[in-house]
Amino acid sequence: KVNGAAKSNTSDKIAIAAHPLAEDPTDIASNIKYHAHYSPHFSPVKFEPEQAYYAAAESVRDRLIQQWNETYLHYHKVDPKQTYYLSMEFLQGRALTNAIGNLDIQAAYSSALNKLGHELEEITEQEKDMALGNGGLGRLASCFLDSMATLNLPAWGYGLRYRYGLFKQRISKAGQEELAEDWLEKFSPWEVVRHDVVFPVRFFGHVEVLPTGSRKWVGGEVLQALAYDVPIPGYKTKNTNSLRLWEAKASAQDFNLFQFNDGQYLSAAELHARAAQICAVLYPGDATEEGKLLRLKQQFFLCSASLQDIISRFKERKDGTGVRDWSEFPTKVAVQLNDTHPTLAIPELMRLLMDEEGLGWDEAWDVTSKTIAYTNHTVLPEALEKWSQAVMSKLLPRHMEIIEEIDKRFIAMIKSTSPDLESKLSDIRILDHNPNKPVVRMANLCVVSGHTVNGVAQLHSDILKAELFADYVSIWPTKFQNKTNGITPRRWLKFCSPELSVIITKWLKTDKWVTNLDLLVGLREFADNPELQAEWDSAKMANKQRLVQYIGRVTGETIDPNSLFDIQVKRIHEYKRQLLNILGAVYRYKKLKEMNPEERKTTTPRTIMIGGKAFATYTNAKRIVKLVNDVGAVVNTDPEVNEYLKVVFVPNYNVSVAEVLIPGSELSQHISTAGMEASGTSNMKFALNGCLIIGTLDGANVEIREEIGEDNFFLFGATADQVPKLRKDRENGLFKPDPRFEEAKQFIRSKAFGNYDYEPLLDSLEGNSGYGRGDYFLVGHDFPTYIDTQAKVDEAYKDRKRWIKMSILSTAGSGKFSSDRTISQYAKEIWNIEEDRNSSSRVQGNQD
Ligand code: B1N
Repeated sequence: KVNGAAKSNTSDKIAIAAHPLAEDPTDIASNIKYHAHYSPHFSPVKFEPEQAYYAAAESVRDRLIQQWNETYLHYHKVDPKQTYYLSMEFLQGRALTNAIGNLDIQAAYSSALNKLGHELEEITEQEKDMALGNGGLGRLASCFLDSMATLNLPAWGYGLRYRYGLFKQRISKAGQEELAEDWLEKFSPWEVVRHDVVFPVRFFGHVEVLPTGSRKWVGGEVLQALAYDVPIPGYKTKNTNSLRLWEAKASAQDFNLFQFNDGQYLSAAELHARAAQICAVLYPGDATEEGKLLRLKQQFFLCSASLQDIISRFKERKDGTGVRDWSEFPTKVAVQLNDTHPTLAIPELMRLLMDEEGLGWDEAWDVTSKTIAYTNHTVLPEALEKWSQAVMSKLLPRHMEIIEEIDKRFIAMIKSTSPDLESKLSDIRILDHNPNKPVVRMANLCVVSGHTVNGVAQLHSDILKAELFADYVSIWPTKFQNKTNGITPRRWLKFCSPELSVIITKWLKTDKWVTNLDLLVGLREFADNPELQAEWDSAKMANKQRLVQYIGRVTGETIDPNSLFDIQVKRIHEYKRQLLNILGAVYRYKKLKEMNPEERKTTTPRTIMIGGKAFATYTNAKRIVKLVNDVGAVVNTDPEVNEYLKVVFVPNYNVSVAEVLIPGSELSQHISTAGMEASGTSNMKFALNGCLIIGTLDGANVEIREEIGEDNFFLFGATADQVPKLRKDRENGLFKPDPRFEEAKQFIRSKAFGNYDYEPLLDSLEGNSGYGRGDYFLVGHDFPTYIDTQAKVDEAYKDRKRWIKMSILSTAGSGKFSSDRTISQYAKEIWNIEEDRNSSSRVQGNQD
């Protein structure tokens, strides 16, 4: 670090000048100073890392704006078919490193910042994560945006601009605490407000029948959706797409000046307050009816604003007359629904086409069903959205009518074309008229209305066809597809592990792997090469050291960089089985305690790191967080075992924490009950970074193991097709627990880790059945093979050469899991959109 005096000395020599597209580091430094000076968000006396961050970010953003505008105008002229990815979540993480990397201006900005007395690494750490998502589904959307831009596809994301992102997790004595994450506390340099892009969005009201017989939704309350755009740069291409985030506003007319002057301040601005609720948080607690209603409002707000925007762009493009043949719409627009959360796009598109544009039902239906496609991300019954018909009728009366009509026509279609399915109708129709709680089944609405339905890994897509959507397959055999998930190799290898990237480029003699990840197989032939192994080892060690520093900083824990770094990071959920991991750690601890010092020396030292957020109202998940922390508190302060085992809970897991953890990992755990994890995507990130996997045959693990080879994957546990019988067997009292499983649970019950009441958690693993009991997730069944497989891991780690070879082979086999591959498949097989060749010819010089 440069001290304060040196900072001002060096920085004083740099002139303040605009140079918006400077290439020379001195000119870039001038431009950064220009931003600090002329867009002053801070008082002018300081130029600390925080100020430097904002100024550097604005400087990078200006370059993006240039190519962003060009991209927009280009597509406006060419009028290609464009994809719109509708998602309630985008987990973008930080933008600065990514933008600098994609623009390929890292060296110049690093040197410019040096001239100003700063280090790029330190500056990038100032940025708050844009955490508008909660886990894999949101991060997938963000990886997709990166690939769509990189592949020169005309494709935008649409989402909501939540005021607070996903909560910040703090660990206290009581366990997890949630705090509001204020990513907009100061401001975000990465968003541009579009004051000219505003659409009205109505709630409540009623349906009027006009003299013409057509129907119109009127009354209720009307909010305004205001667009905020985030630029999405592609890697080494000028193509720059948009993530458009909607903010809810009320207009000036809605401010009751009379009431305000009368001292009724709250009621004077009532609609403004209600507008602020819409985009306040990502997950309004939905235990109450108000919470449920708010979530439904958010979903509709996203769908309505996005579709109005899409339709207005469709009309505007071509010749600008606003008159177009609606049958052209599906040839210009593809809408992808990221799970069922934006399902209301279906009735909203129908409504806009019929009630606003005057189309008849058949014509509107033809356009809608050719435009919309649906991705399913889960088979967990509790995650399949069902909205109360009563709530829906009140909030969206016209949409409820349209849904009823879709349901009616679907039933008629079945009766006339597939009479054999009539007995199944009560399951496959959209409306569930269960007298206790009549609901709309959103997944059924998506399957009936969309032209394509896809799962996110082969196993998951097979399960969808064989189980969840089996009856629909006989009606529409070609509607169902698989699109195995992927991750962007830019953020998840090149930028987060520059050390490893340099080595890969050196041995492959090309850096083309960054956009053609299949080239990584070229590493296989060198996997035994001692020179590569030595370089690989030292890059991994550098990443481990970085992780050691990080853990020290956030937890105060000292961890040994020579121990095996074993990581499980993901949302805390019983099906993901963090409980299996921690029971394994408890068992390991107990065995270490029973050993004499000589025996202990023969073991493989491990640092087990677990991180992830528990949903605020998910009690068992919070108990798991507490247990991990309690086990850590005992193990880490026990001098007998300290050298051989540490258990660390990594607080506040998010995208930027992942960027430190994953490169430093050696073993990662993807141990969900088979058949329950749709895909998983962190498994791909770990494997890409040369981390070995211990895992079940679930989700994308199956394909990862196929690609990297079964010898390089630590497999254990029941398979998906065994799970139903194993559950049955338990119910029939046929399960015989392994003594080691009993021992681990007993150790916790003995209060070895404190007095907290773990009984409800342990009880969930006991019994044959019952709500929250009966070990639904089969922790007990898989425990013995898990422990045996962990012993194999320990043995493998002792053989350094073998371990490094397996690590190299993991990276070498990860090519398939690039989101570039996934997105190319969506583009060809679902969206029917093409790379814009013109856009790629606008590429900057250095793409070879
Ligand atoms: O989507 C990821 C997959 O890799 C994961 O396996 C899967 O669990 C995840 C309700 C979800 N499925 N469902 C959700 C998110 C928010 C919500 O309110 C469900 N997330 C997934 C990407 O395909």
